[in-house]
Formats: sequence, C-alpha cells, structure tokens
Amino acid sequence: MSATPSRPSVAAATDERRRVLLAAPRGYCAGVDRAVIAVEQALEQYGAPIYVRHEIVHNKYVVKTLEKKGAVFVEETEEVPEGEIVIFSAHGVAPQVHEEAERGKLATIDATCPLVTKVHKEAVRFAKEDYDILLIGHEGHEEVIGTSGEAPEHITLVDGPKDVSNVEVRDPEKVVWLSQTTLSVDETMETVDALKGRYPNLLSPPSDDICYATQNRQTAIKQVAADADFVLVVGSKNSSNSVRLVETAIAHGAKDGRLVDGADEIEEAWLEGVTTIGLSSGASVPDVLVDGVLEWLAERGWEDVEIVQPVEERMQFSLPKELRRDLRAEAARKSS
Ligand code: 0CH
Ligand code: SF4
Repeated sequence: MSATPSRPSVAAATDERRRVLLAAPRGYCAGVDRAVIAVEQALEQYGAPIYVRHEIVHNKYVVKTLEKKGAVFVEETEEVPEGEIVIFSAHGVAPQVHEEAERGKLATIDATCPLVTKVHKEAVRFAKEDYDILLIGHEGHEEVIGTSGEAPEHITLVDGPKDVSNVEVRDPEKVVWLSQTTLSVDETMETVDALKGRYPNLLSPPSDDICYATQNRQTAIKQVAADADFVLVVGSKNSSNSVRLVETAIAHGAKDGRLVDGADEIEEAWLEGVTTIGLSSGASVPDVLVDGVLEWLAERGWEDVEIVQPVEERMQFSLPKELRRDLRAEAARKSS
C-alpha cells in the first residue's frame, strides 16, 4: 500500500528567492533596557523577592524570566507586604500610586521611562495653566492611566479619530493635545487633524510625545513592508507599540502580517506562497526571541537575511536614581 503524498510543507520546499528583510531599529528601546536592568540589579543588590507593580514591560518572556530570578509581579501596590521593595513599571504610575506606596511603608524604585515622565510633566504644567488636555491614547492602557492620574480634572482621553466628535471642552481657545508614547504616528496625526477641525487653536505638545523608539520602529517597518509579502512582528499581544508595528506594516504594503510571542507561534500555513518575509520586534522584545524566529525561518529556506535600516539609534538612559544611589554606596563600601 502506498502512502498518500501529503501536501509539501514550507519546510520541504526550497526557493532561491526566499529572503528575510530584517527591520532595524527593532527590539529593546532605552527605556525598556533601563527598566529590565533595574529589576535585575535590584534582585542582585537586595535579594529576592523584589515586587514589581504591573508587568515591568509588556512582554511574556521578560516577565517569566524575571519571575524565575525572584521578581514578584502584582497589579496593585496594596498587594505588596509592608516594608518591602516595589518597582514601578516603564509605563509609569499616577501620583496616587506613589502615595499608596508611602502609606504601605514601601521602598520604591521608579522605572518609569524618562520619556513617559516627560509627558507627565507636560500634563502637570498645562493643568496648572488651566488648559483642557486632550490625551490621545488607548483606553485602559497602563501609561494612559498613569498620565491621566496627574490631572484627572483637566484630562480627556481621545482614543483615536472615532472619539473626536464626542470631545467636550470648557474653552475651545485653551486646549492642548498630548499623547501616549507608543501610538501609531499616522493614526495620531489623523486624530490631531480631526481635533484641529473642531478646535483650530489647539496647542501641540512642546516636543513629540510619541517617543523616538516608537517612531524609528515604525519608519523601519514601513520600508520593509513595501517589499514584503508577509510581515512577522515579535511581541506580546498587550504591547501597544508591537501591535502598532503589524498595523503599520499592513497599511504600508505588506500583504499580511502577524504578531507572535516567539517562533513557536508561527504557523507554516501563513507562509504558503510567500517569498519575502519582513521581520521586526517591539520595543519590549529581547533579541533572543528574534534570533529564534530567524533560526525557524532558516530551517525552512529563508536563510538570506537583509537588514533594512533607515534610521540609526543610540539612546541610553541611566538607571533609576534610588538604585544608582544604593549601587554607589555598595561599591564604596566594598572598596573601603
Ligand atoms: O507598547 P506598550 O506601551 O504597551 O509597552 P511595552 O510593550 O512594554 O513597551 C515599552 C514601552 C513602555 C512605556 O513607554
Ligand atoms: Fe521609553 Fe519609548 Fe521605550 Fe516607552 S517605548 S520605554 S517611551 S523609549
């Protein structure tokens, strides 16, 4: 009896034209690098457990890896036992969270990205000047909750162009827009245009709130997408900037695309008939996960990898000040 030949899998096929366009910059931004190192260093300096309020960054692999080292992730400050250390995530927290931590006699390490803190400061300043602040961002996202907490009576959330018609302000002459740092640049501009249609004197933030890393990853994926049959973005489903990369790729020419946490989530059926694959990763994604995807693809004939890098990136942030202080003191003690 002869076996029925099964449909050849993408693994069996070979195609000399198969190639991967690897977007750069991709992966960790300076704020994520700082936040993840802060948890690692805190574990070394003070020992486990170290409590972290909210996922330090929105990536399953990062969270699991830090859990194995002794980090304990909680959603609310009240879950942390009195006197323990708690780290605030890169997405930032509202001032009330700092107050809760003080009441619980917790030692805090604030790993909020300095570029998120910049938006918080803008919100405080415009609220003091009695502006109505239209905060463009995704409802329920941790960063938006933190920023809104700086001036709840002055801030109205605008979740994309569809929300613009519902906005109400006290004085149309005294309105400013701010935004979440990890949004789609194009969609945000659409929202701003629609807001300007209603409020011609709408003030813009003093500098871009969508951060350099979000913008650079979108610029790179746009270039890749123009030549890709299919785009893979490595990132977790709750990572706003990673989700935006898939949307941006599809809006800029990729025929299709998917967000995956790693190589084990890729389905061979997606790649039937595909020659050029675009690949990128969100700002919260470690390189090891992209390496795993590259290996998976190489085993199936996509060995040829071309880097597409329209922008250079060289940003670095120093560790949170509380941690730097204790690391310095420890170093001084050791050397004396
Ligand atoms: O993209 P989001 O904001 O969901 O967050 P992430 O995936 O943890 O990436 C890091 C950004 C942190 C705050 O800007
Ligand atoms: Fe900071 Fe931008 Fe990274 Fe967010 S995505 S942590 S704002 S550098």
